[in-house]
Amino acid sequence: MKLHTTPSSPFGFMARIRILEKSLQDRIRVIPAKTRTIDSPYYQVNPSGRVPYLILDNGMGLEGSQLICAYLDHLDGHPRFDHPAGPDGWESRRLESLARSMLDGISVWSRELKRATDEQSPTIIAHEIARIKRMVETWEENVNHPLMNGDFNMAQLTLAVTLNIEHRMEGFEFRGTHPILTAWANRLAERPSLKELLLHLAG
Ligand SMILES: N[C@@H](CCC(=O)N[C@@H](CS)C(=O)NCC(=O)O)C(=O)O
Repeated sequence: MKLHTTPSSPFGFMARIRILEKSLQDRIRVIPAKTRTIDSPYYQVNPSGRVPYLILDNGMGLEGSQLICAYLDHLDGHPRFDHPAGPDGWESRRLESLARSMLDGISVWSRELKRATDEQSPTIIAHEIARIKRMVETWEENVNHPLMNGDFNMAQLTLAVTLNIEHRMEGFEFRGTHPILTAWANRLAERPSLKELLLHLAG
């Protein structure tokens, strides 16, 4: 199988961490994609132009980090990351959505900053910065939830990847101001799959 992604896509990181968690490195080739470029050859591979994109052995393409992560988890017939049954399942989905909402906001902000300065919208940037500040506060209050500290799950994966963006994005800060979230992020960053991916990116 082939995973098309960019070196810095946080949505791509989720798929790549799932590959490591499920020891699928030998079965999936990670291929760099060129996104947001006029006439990129990648558009022949995935017409939406988005990453991550997983091409299965039968040629079928799967788009979207949630779908790709779920597919990879189920490949061996022993999924470990499905939402639990019952009320915890809704809690788990709620937390995942909350983390994804923060990641979606940061993505809009980051995309805006990558545009030429005279094309950037100060209104969008201010809106997203305000959103992130509120989300950091919310997570400072919610990250001690048992589901954010039990078995590794999609909510934890999504938040860990989101918080990691702080290292490369000026203006996104929680370390030094939000001790509970900082301690959580530091603990998650010690997880072997996250450590390996981040080491690989730094190298
Ligand atoms: N909901 C999608 C979001 C994917 C996404 O927005 N990827 C960005 C990179 S981080 C992308 O492909 N951007 C290229 C473009 O917008 O053309 C997912 O979960 O995978």
